[in-house]
Amino acid sequence: ALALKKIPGLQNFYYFREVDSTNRFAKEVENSAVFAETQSAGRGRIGRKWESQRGGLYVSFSLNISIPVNEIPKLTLLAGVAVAKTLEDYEARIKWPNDVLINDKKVSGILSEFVGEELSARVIMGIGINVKNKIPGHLRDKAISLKEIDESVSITDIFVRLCTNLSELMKRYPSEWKSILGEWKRLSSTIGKHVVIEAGGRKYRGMAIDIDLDGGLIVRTEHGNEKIISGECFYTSY
Ligand code: BTX
Repeated sequence: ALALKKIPGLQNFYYFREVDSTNRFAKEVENSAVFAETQSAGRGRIGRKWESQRGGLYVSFSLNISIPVNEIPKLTLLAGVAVAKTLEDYEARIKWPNDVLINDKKVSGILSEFVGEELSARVIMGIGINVKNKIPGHLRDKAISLKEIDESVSITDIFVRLCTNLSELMKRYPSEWKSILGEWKRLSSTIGKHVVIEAGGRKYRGMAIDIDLDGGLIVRTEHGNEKIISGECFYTSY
């Protein structure tokens, strides 16, 4: 409870043994953190499913900061920094835009959504972290749970650290956005990699060289430097 109180504006805490999706619920409440032991319909991006067995951490923050919708990608990056810092002892790294990996396997996913108008949206920040949950068979080679590297890991510890990091970052947003981006770069595995990005029906191939102030990834392609705001990122070897 103490950790949650530090998050600016946060007033309510909803705790579910089971819910369909904490993001779905969070859209209906304001200034709240929504926590579930398990989700029956956990959501990823673009209609994908987030596996949410018991033992994982599933939380959504409904934050009454109203920002223009085009700033939402920045908050996804900010949430990635909060998760990567929380899991820094496990050498977690961010993969642009919204995955956190350990040993190249996904340990966490972030789903930022909004409610409201184009110019003043309320933000829903959904975070899933595989802590002690079982990874279903079909995801074994691309997903990892913290218990595989640390048998004594505790959901409560991870949750408290996540809230502390998130509150610290939210207090610095937007005034210290540049330094938050600096931390993103330090904790990211994407800059300097050869990537293929699928975005808006296009494929960009090249070297990820930087992240700009809007949170767009800059990729040096054969057409020059191109900026991509969101998409699907794959690492390639050339
Ligand atoms: P994403 O669309 O980037 O990733 C979804 C993909 O990740 C799936 O298609 C699958 O391949 C893989 N995947 C599914 N479940 C897991 C898992 N548990 N661990 C690792 N990989 C997995 C990422 O979407 C955003 C996920 C946000 C989840 C949180 S949980 C709390 C909140 N409530 C809610 O419904 N969603 C968010």
